[in-house]
Amino acid sequence: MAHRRTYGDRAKVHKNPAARLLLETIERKQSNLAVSVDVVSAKDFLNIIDVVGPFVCLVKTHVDIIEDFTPQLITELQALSAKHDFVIFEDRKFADIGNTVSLQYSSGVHKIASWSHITNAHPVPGPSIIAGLSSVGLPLGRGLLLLAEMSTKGSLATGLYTEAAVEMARENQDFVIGFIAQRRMDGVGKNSTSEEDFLILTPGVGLDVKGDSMGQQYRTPEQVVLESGCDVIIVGRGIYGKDPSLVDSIVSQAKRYQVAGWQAYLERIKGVISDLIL
Ligand code: S5P
Repeated sequence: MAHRRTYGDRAKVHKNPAARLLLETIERKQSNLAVSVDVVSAKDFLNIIDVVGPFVCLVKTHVDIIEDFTPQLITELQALSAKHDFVIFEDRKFADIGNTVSLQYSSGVHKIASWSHITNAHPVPGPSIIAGLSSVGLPLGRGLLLLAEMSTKGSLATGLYTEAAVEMARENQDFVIGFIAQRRMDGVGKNSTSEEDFLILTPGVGLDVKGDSMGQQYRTPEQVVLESGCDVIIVGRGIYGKDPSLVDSIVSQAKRYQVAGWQAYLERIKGVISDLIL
């Protein structure tokens, strides 16, 4: 069971370079916190990333919401990734036929595959979506997450759909490195093995509120990492709130979530160590 091992141990044996990079970064920075930077101005986007950079293992982007997007923004994002040592995850949620997603991933204004270490896709089209995305991403050493579950109220990604997503991932472990999900997927579906190591990145994390007015649902880092065995907490508005210029508040929230996520992980590992001793 992967979540019973340390991030560093998992990094040593993972076959996908993007997964290895993420696991090594988590271990090096002692942070399983990802910040989701959902703002519409390039200036706010870069400011927030520069402020939270020291505290995160990963920055999650939605570059299609940025109103003044230019290719220069990507150069600056990459410079911040090098400066602060974080992985980049464009949350593109691909959902089309293989041929179309391969073009959306490689081309257009955003050229996501050229700069984003990790991206994600809805499993709804079936395995062909993985074939399309891996034809572009695998040669570049990228990794893909499948959305096996969602954080929103009334999500349809449950039960047999989730199981089918996990089985699709098992067939493509060179490129599919894990899931966006609310819990570990070990044991889900018929072909589960003890060797598989899927990373679980989990959005819908908040310490102060239980949700928003549009169906988002939040759980705490402890519930997500300790109780549900997830690997990375993804926090958006809980960190930068409504005002991206409040640097002190962003720093203190980022530290707070980093500590909460890491404590929950240490508790998880401690449980394993005491199991071993008993
Ligand atoms: O199930 C999901 C999957 C994702 S990727 N629920 C989510 O909320 N997300 C994303 O995580 C969502 O698109 C947003 O960028 C982020 C959550 O932001 P927050 O402000 O609610 O923390």
